[in-house]
Amino acid sequence: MLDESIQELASRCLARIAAAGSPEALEAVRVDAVGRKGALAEISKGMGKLTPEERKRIGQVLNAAKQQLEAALDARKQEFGDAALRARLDAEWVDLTLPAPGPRRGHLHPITRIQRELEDLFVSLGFTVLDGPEVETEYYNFDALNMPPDHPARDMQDTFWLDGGNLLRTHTSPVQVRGMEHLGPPLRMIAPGRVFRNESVDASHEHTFYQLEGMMIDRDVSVAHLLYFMKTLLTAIFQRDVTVRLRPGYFPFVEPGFELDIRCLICGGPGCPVCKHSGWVELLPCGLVNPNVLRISGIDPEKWGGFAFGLGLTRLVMMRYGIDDIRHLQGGDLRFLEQF
Ligand code: FA5
Repeated sequence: MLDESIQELASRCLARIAAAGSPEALEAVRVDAVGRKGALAEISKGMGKLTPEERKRIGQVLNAAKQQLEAALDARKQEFGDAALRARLDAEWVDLTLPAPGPRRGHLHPITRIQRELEDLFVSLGFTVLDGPEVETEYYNFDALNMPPDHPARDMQDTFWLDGGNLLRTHTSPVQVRGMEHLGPPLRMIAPGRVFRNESVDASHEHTFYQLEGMMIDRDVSVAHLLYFMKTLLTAIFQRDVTVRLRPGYFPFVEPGFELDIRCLICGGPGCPVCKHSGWVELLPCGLVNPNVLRISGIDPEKWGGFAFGLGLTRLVMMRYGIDDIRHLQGGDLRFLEQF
């Protein structure tokens, strides 16, 4: 009698195991059937009332039913595990025969692009492109440019000094000196590059920025030549008329010296943080090479003359693209750079 009810219970539980639709439903069947308070456990509690022979026999029937149910539970559990694994593999399936996506293409930084445009322009005008060191000696950065040690002009450019007396160049003008020394006159050279100044950063001032130096040494070079090249440069970059003004400027390495400012293209003139509310942006200081500078580099100023300029390349890029804060250019934010 008890045997039969154990068999029936086992059959019902086997049917529930087969029908369980989820690991949770299967666990519920396990608890009901073979759990500590499950149906088989309840039956074994009543076995104390049986005779020793019956207890032995029913005990065997119970054990057999329990083993049968546990085997069925394990098998079903395994099926759920297999199904989960299959689903994961399906989701992760990759078609290895598909062509690989191409590499993401970058593009030139706007400063590099304008620098290269200017290099092409000046090369077409017979100029050579020179490079110079960013770590400079005091001699090339200052002394050879007619700025003796106690000259107040040195204070115009706040310098990052390095151990051992060298410095991070504060302008590209030392490359003029290296150009004159190595190539001699007649000379047409430009030198684009990075320069460094120990100064406070704002919308139009960086501690690290780019300049493009230019120099022409020949016979009978005049301010007219200088202005011709400056105008050619600005027309090539802006491809339209821009308003400029020329005013006297002081640099110990040129005489006369000029400041060539451009009407601010960010605000159009009324004033903004880029032009410090003046309507004008200092862009292109220039002048005729001071005879002392020629002499220091071994060129006879009686025979040769020249002009030089030091374009603020980073500021030119700001004007060309209408960038209202210099800090965007080297901030490394791809959202900014991807606009170009
Ligand atoms: C010079 O550096 C001179 N060597 C230029 C020169 C060369 C004059 C040859 C004559 C002959 P200045 O310190 O003004 O000059 O800098 C030149 C240009 O660099 C400025 O007109 C400006 O456009 C740019 N500039 C200067 N300081 C900064 C800065 N902190 N951030 C960005 N651009 C700057």
